[in-house]
Amino acid sequence: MAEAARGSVGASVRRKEDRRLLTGAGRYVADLALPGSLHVAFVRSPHAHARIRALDTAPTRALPGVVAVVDGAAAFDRLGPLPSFLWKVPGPVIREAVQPVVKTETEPLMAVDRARFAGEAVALVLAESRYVAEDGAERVAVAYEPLAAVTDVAVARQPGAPLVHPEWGDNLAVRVHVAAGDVDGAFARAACVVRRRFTVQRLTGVPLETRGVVARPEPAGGLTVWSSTQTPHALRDVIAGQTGLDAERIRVVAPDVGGGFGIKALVYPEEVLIAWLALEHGRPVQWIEDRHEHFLSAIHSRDQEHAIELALAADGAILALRDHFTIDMGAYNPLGLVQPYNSAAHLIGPYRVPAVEVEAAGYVTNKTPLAPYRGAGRPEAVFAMDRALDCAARELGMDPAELRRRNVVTAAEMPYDVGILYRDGQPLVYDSGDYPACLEQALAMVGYEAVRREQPALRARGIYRGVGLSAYVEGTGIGPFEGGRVALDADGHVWVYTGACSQGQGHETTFAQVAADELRVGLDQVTVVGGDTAGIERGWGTLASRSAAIAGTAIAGAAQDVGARLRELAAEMLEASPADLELHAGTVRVVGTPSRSATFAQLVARAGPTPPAPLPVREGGEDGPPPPTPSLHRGRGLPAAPGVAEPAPPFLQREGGPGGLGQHAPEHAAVLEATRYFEPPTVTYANAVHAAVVDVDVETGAVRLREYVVVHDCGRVINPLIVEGQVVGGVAQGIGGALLEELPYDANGQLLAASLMDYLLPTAEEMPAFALGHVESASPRNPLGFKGLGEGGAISPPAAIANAVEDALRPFGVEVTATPLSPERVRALIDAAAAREQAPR
Ligand code: MCN
Repeated sequence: MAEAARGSVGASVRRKEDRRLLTGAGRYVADLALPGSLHVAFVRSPHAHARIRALDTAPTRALPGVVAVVDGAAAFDRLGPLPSFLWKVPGPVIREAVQPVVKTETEPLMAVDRARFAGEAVALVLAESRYVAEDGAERVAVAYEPLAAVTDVAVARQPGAPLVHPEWGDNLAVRVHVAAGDVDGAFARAACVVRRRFTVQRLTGVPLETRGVVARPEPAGGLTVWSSTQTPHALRDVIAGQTGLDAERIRVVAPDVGGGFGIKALVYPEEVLIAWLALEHGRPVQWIEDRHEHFLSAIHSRDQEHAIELALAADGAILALRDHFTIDMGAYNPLGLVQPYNSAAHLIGPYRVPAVEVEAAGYVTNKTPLAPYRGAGRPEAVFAMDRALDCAARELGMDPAELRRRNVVTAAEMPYDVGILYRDGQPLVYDSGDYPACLEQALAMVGYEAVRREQPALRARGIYRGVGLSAYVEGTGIGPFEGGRVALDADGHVWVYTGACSQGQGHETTFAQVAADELRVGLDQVTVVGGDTAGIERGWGTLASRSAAIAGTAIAGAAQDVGARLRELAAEMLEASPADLELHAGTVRVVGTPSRSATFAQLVARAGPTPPAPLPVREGGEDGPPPPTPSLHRGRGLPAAPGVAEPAPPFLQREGGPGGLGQHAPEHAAVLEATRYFEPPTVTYANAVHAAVVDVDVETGAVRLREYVVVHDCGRVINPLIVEGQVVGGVAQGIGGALLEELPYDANGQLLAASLMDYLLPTAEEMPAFALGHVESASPRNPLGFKGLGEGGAISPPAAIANAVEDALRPFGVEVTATPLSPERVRALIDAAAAREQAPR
């Protein structure tokens, strides 16, 4: 066998993209200054709920430099409502099995006669500069008739509550009921029953780069759109559907993107409107979101309230779990079942739960719409479950670690059938993993026993130290598909195109590792281009921790095909049998006679027109569109969309070159390439155990994180360094959710934290000492054994930290029911516990 190339799968190589990104050479949408651009500013509703009586745009139109003013009604007449998004409508299996309620509203691109949340766009101003556009937006006089706003679920669910979508008759947006086993029987015979309510606050992802979109009409009637998006192919298709322009004439590029975290996984009205304006006015048009707009109009997340019940036997064995939870969906529910079903399906986690019943109900309110943010329903579920377990441990007089030890599914039980369906309609069966090993390793790494031993002495000195645990299992790598296209240029350089696109996850490195491994080349011989619809015909995007498992697999397959073709060509050229050939460092050589070899470049020059055999693709797919046709692009260069001219701005080149927008075809046309789409049979289940050690200052309520341990399993690891970065980044966001971040509203539906002055993000100051441990259980659900982990770090911190805080405050009898654990809230918990203690019984 050929020796493995340096930088192959499993190696902690440094990120190829970092030279560009860390030296300021990254190019983001806002860097794209196209000559002749027009600029957009949006007029946004100051009211949470209001009828729009009239709009006077004359003063704006009179302003020099204003090109057009478009209100919601005009946009609706021309473009119709925003279409239902991917996954909004559950697939047939889920529909039949759990009969969910999923109401679809007509979401206009801008409010037409009614504004449903403060920050909803009601009009836009197109002008020669951003300054003029902003001035013009201020002059649009909107006659609002304020309506009663519904700002919390407790009100929204009452009969007679103000209606966000009057045509529905109530505010229920989505409901799902998932059950397995004899829940009532288990509760009837339980030795211990725990019933608690837990709240996870509304918060959001705050990427360094806000949203932004630039659209340019092309001479022959096409359109190029650059957007800070996680889903360029979906955006292309929505723009096509809304504007009537053929999808083949639209090229969407996600250039360097400065963080997405799920917030940029949706197609937003602004993206469609900018694309349409460019077509209408025949000039490039751009809009860059400001931070205030981001807080008001990009999606929010979490915002769940759980009423959870656990039934346990005297020895601590979990007998049943019941949870009824609500979600405050805000004004629209763009992703239907995703959030509620994800929470429902992830409650059980790594624990053996023989009977389960979950009901999730999402209600619309006059707040910013809600959709997945890193973790997508899992942090909420894990918070409810791991908090309930700690409460149960206390009632049973058992240590929380011991209770978990008794309930985690063992490696011998894999594959483990949870007994319900996953969101993709497939049975929820854990594919592999060693949960006890992760738990024991985490306990050892955090020095669990030592913390326990030291607690009494520390408390005697006024130091309230606590240790908290949380564990999750996460369905990662959801379908329906992702593609990889691998092409060699005339120099033998390897170009990889995929519908997955990085917002900071390091795809340019990890996917290069995958392709380099298959083709036995060095990493510098591979360039990865994600997020360009001209690079690969179909794509789903980067979300749901899916890229390694799905795109990685597709890329490996396409690289194998290219490798096979190279061997065929070399066999002819070297007059050898393909079986006697091996790939080695950019050549194909005869095994045992390395002097008989051909370089990739020589073989590319010989490549004939015969396409490789079509590749098998699994049929069906529960929730997605019809499976993609296996496609093998042949011929010279990228399949440029008809009518789409190559963009003029600087382009991504091989390493060392300038970064660029409009990631671009290789300089030399590709003549040897293959494309594969991978459709997974279902998700693969990653898992982790988190442990936090905190000190709580009982005078001020301040929580100081001393130590944070994560032992995780994401299957076979492509790049341990990147994986660690992903985990630590996720934990940082989780710490924000546990201690700092919150989007409170007042009773009128005004967001009270709509700037970075009010919305507290974690900084280096809050970061504890980290220790990470890896356990690798390859997934049997894709050939390379990958599982996802991009979200994982963010899932468990609120639960682990809340458990640690409660543990620290044990002498006070405090019970933590909500996050964030701000000093104020911690003090209030201590005071409330003291008041309870003093109250006559
Ligand atoms: N990886 C690996 N080995 C594995 C699994 C993953 O080396 N066994 C690598 C992957 O190749 C990839 C990274 O780790 O480079 C994350 O992989 P994966 O778990 O497949 O997740 P995605 O690439 O699909 O990224 C999405 C995920 C999500 S859903 C959110 S939200 C999130 C996240 O990634 N948003 C992020 N991580 C983020 N990181 C940054 N910097 N910015 C964001 O917006």
